[in-house]
Amino acid sequence: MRPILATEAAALTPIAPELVASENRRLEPELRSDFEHLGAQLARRGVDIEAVVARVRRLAVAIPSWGVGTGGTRFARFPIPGEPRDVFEKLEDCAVIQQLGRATPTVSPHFPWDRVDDVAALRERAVQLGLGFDAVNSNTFQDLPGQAHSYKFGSLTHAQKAVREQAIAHNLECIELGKKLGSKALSVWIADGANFPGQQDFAAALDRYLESMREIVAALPPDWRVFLEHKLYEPALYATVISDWGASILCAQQLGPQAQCLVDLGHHAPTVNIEQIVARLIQFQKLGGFHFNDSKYGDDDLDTGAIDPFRIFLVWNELVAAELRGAPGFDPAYLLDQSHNLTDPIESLIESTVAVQRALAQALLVDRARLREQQEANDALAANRTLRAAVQLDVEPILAAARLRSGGAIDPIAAYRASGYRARKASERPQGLAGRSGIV
Ligand code: RM4
Ligand code: MN
Ligand code: MN
Repeated sequence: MRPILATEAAALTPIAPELVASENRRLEPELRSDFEHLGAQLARRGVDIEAVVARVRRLAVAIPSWGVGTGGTRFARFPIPGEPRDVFEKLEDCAVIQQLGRATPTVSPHFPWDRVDDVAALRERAVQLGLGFDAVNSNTFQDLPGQAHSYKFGSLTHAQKAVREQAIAHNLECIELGKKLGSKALSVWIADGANFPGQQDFAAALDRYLESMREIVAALPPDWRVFLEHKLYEPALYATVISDWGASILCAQQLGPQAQCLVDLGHHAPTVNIEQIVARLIQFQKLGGFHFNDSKYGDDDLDTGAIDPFRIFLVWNELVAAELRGAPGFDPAYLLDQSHNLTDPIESLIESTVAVQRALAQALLVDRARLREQQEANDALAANRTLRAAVQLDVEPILAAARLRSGGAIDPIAAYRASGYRARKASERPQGLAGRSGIV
């Protein structure tokens, strides 16, 4: 393996670089030997391990600002000592994730949760920490104190124009904030829908959505995209206006080339074939990006890969295939969207980023020429074996080498735990002031 490359002249590092270096020195001999062994195995399959490492190093996944605070359920939230109280502290926690993992250089903000008086100072702070900003998320699913109109019965699709106008204005403000922060996309997820059959005129609600979204799209800078996020239920429990990828792609097609669909893995019924949806969206140039997470029952927002790692691999299998064939207009944005109710959010986000990288690395191992032959010969069993062969090798040495060469930690969780970061923050960020920053 090549020697450790010098870290990009970074920024403020919340964890002492010497600690990361000494942890790496301890683990590097073992990694070197595992890496060489895996490299030899892959060479026998005709795969160059260095090419896989290089591609994994190029992957960037955005951290959701709302993910670094502890989340909760409808029943309770159990805050942990030292969690961030505002967006500046959230950025610092995101910088830890980036320092150790080196795959998460951007943060996706959520407004008004991340509202600040001085947006330039926020951007400056991010630069100091070596971070940038990714897609801006608007929020018209809850009311703020003092807000003129309530979103109880909808926002962009509300029956009353004044409510729709307020929701549109909020999205336009998000675009303005994003411009100041260096973002290039707006994610729109609306909670609009109905709890009762008969409550809502399906066609009228969708017409109003399109009318509202047209105004938002018209305000986008030319190099921006808007991501339409669908979700089948919750908080609306009978019908949501943008319920599935069908509604999403129809709207994206109506709204023009800057509008694309966002796939949040938790926003589908449990048995839905998400990888096929991904393939369809790619084929019609409407795949905007992802909110990665995992789920067992619904929008559980569990850690990526925690429940069904094979599904994430199958999604990446489509993404890698599209990349290799140079699918036109293919440029998805990768974000995590999770709620950490039981774990230290920094640890979960580190693990989840690695889960995304792992699925990418595995997808890069698929023997696509052989798979094609087997598909064309209708050899179902062999085709499935070819696909599964890619997940039967342990790719951890590739992921660790990618991190090490990018200046991160071979074992980022061990380095984080050894750093005592959370205990330090527990004294620097006094309890009682902790804001409600996670998802409930
Ligand atoms: C929603 C959806 C959105 C996220 C909010 C917090 O279920 O996933 O992407 O912004 O939760
Ligand atoms: Mn989401
Ligand atoms: Mn969600």
